[in-house]
Amino acid sequence: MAPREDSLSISQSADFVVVANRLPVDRMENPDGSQGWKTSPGGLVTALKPVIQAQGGAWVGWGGSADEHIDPFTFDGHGVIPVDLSGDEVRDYYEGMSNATFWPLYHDCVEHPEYHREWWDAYLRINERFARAAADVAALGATVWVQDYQLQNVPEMLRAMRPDLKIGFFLHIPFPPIELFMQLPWRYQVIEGLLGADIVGFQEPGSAQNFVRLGRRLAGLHTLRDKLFTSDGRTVTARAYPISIDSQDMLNISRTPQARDIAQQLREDLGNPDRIFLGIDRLDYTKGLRPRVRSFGELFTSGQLDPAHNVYLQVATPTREGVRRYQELHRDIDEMVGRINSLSGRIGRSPIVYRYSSYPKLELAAMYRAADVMIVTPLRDGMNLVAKEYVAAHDSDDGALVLSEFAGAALELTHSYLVNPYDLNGLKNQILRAAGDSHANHARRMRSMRKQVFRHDIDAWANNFLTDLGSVPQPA
Ligand code: GDG
Repeated sequence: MAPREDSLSISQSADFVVVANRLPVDRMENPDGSQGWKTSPGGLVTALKPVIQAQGGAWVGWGGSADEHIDPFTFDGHGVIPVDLSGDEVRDYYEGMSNATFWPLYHDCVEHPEYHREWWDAYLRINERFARAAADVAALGATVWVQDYQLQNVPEMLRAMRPDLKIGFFLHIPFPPIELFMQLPWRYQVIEGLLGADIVGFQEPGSAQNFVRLGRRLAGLHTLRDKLFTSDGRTVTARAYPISIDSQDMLNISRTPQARDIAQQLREDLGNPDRIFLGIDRLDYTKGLRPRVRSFGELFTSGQLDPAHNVYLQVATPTREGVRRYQELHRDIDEMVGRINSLSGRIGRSPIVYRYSSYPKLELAAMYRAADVMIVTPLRDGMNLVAKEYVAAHDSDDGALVLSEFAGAALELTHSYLVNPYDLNGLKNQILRAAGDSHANHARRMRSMRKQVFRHDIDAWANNFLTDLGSVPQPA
């Protein structure tokens, strides 16, 4: 039965509020042709939904299309509070300030961040709109959890509007070293924005330390280990909470007969090669696709990997297609793959199979099952869930994971084949090593990583953060 949707009056009623750029629901068409909503796929929604349902909570976010007004409603036992954005606001706040300034700046400047004052003005205006929506729906003394780089100024704004709330913030991407962060023309305001939270959570301890250092250097705060003491007498904690996946769900899906059939069919479609190498990424310049494709190109054209027996399958999911750098990357990868395949392919068979498309979760799980070697080589990544999904889904002991040292996941998946993606020879060697290692080594490494991913799943992540936030003293 479809979840009930009812209209909702927003009257400071929710004891737990999530604030994220996107709502946890997507539009869908009902069987009678009318428009409805369905729960969005994704770990964050899966993990937080039970918590908001149990506490009669609400989720504040953008519905995903510009220039559309949506009234608040209840869905599946929780409130949905849409924040409207105009086309210009999407361009300046979302594509601009969020994805062409913060995104590259926080990923070690692997592309140049652009700084535009009108983007920043829009960012602040929209952050204020999200903060206002949260302030309107949160009950007295409620807990509010703000998510990610699009909303870094919400904690400060929300605290000014509602000093009674407990506020948490979690950054899904890396927080940069002080030398890079100092480029930002609005650096002081961003730090002040985040300091509005009681707990600022990061993927890695290194990011938390960068933040504490900035609090000291830029805001002149007194700090002690993971604590920052603000001028208005509050204590802010900056700590790592490495995010994870719904590991059991991924395993269950990958074990279904449908997933097995799709995996089998995929192998046949790829020509029953001895070995399948797999990459699954949003087509993003942080994911290291250029050096990865180049490495495979050299391995295939040199004959170190025989195209008769090896296939590299790369799924690139379309993303942020309105941003120039993403359009350039799309063109580059298309050209590189075409060139390599024309140099080293045989009639009717290409060594690189490249799919610019998104797939249902079942098919992703089947691909993870089918892949002998998973290649995850971002130049920088907060965590990287694909690496964890492969470990959870590939439940036979013959798999291998090649993983970038610069993904947050590398701190946990220490039994992967770790690489520096900037070192092309090192990358090629590690791909060959992972492919050629003994079954005993593969088994040992996979077992240890599986243990990690099942012990530390998405529920553990949410519980850890919310338990810490729960033990923050209630504001006076
Ligand atoms: C940010 C941070 C951090 C991909 N293609 C399809 C599809 N996906 C799913 C994957 C995975 C997710 O998208 C991608 O997660 P990642 O962690 O790899 O990367 P980002 O999108 O950059 O996420 C990252 C994450 O936030 C969480 O904090 O780990 O570091 O950058 O779950 O499976 N899903 C479906 N079809 C696809 O074609 N259904």
